[in-house]
Order: sequence, then C-alpha cells, then structure tokens
Amino acid sequence: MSRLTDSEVAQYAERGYLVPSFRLPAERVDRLRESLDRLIRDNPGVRPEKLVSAHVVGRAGAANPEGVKGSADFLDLGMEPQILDLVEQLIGPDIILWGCHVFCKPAGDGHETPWHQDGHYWPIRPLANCTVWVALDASTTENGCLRVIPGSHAAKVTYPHLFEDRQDLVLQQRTADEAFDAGTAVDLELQPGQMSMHDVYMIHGAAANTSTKRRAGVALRYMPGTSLFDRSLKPVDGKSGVPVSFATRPLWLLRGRDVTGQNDFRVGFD
Ligand SMILES: O=C(O)CCC(=O)C(=O)O
Repeated sequence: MSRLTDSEVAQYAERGYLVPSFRLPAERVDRLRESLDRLIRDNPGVRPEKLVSAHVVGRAGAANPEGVKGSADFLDLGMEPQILDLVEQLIGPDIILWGCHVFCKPAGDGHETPWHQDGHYWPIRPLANCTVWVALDASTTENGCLRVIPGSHAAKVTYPHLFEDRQDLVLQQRTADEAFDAGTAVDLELQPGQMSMHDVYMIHGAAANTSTKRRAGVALRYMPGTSLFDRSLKPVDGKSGVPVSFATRPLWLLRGRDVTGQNDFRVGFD
C-alpha cells in the first residue's frame, strides 16, 4: 500500500531520506526499462547519466534547450498517484512536478555523482523539494547505488560547493569536504521497482559504476506549492555539468494549488 508509516515520516524528518515499503509492480518496471532503452536510442548524443527532463515530450533539436528528447512514459511515472500519495505525506497537499532526471550508469564506465546538495543547483525559493529515486535496475554498492549522509539536511543550510572541470562526473559541483563526514554515509541498495525519497538539503552522491551491471534510476522532483520556481535565478551560473534551462522548464501542478500564486505553468508547453 502506498502509505508511509508514522515512523517512516519521522525518519525522513530526522535523517532526510527513507525507503518506503511501496514498490512498483514488476510489469511496470519491465515496461519502464523498455522506455529507457528507447530514450537512450532517441538521444544518441547524450550521456545516459545526463538524461535531464526525460519526461518532457515533443521538444527536439534546436527547439529543445536541454537537448533531451523525452518520453511520455516518464511523465506518467511522475504522475503516478501512488507515488504522489507518498510525496504528499512529506511535502503537503500542494504538489508541483518540475523535473525528472534519468541517471543511467552503464556497466564499466558509469560516471560518478559527486557529493552534493540538490538545493545548491536549483532555483526554488524557499528551498523545498522531495526527490523520489526509482530503481529500474538493481542498485547496489557494487554498481554505484545512491549514498546519503544521514541528518545532513537538518540544519537547512546549503554548504559551499567546489567546481570540478571533469568530464567523468555526472555533476560538476561537489560539496566541500569540511561540510560533512563521508565516513557516516549509508548506501541505499534497492531492487528494481523500489524507491528512495530524499530532502533537498541532504548531502548525497554515488560512486562510479565499474561493475559489470548497469545501474539505472529515475529521479522525480516534486516541490510544494508554497515555493516559487524562480526562473530568473541561475544557480551555479550554468556550471552544473548538465545542460539545464530553468527559464523554459515546464511545471505540472499535480495536486492542490499554487499557494505562491506566482509559479508560471504556461512556460514550456508550446
Ligand atoms: O543517481 C545518481 O547517481 C544521483 C542521483 C541524484 O543525485 C539525485 O537524484 O538527486
């Protein structure tokens, strides 16, 4: 059933992440894996760890500032009512879907995701977001599963990040070493169809995939209607390592209302 227990909700508040008992049925995962294969075929020039806005359909070539030809199957996943039920328990009844990033790390040369806080990269004010990371493959320590620093979200501070000009990283901003103790990291091992949920301030990352097994996951991004997706901001000055265009990113109000009254839901639907 897609309902978090009280202790899961308490864990999210205390540690900044959780793995719910709800998981997608195997048939859905199989279909999403086929969708992923098509997504990769449709985007031959894009590293599979950098399939940003995989849910945005109908934009291709020069019309697409983010360079990825998306798929309706990932938008459907982002709109999955059972996932929204979980998100609602964590961020409240007003839910805006604003991102969907497929992080597919091929066997052998899957790029590292450096330690980072999502909030450092995003134009959401006040900063608030829940990411649901859905495993399409088994995601294990061996093939570079997501790793989290429990409690690192609690101070609601974004720590300094250092820019790294390296082509073998998924993202190019790394949380400064002094901000946290990497020795406290927890590996979030997931089976296909399982998911983790994490807070916008939580420090997390993932090792390179040097194993013989692919590691693919879909990160769905949900912000509450009490926050503004501020299109005028350019966090990290374009130096994220992933081509993003927040000025043209479509937003979907999936539940409740836009409490700010200022989010623009027309942009990006041309
Ligand atoms: O899957 C990964 O390697 C990184 C995912 C991530 O950083 C995120 O979902 O915020």
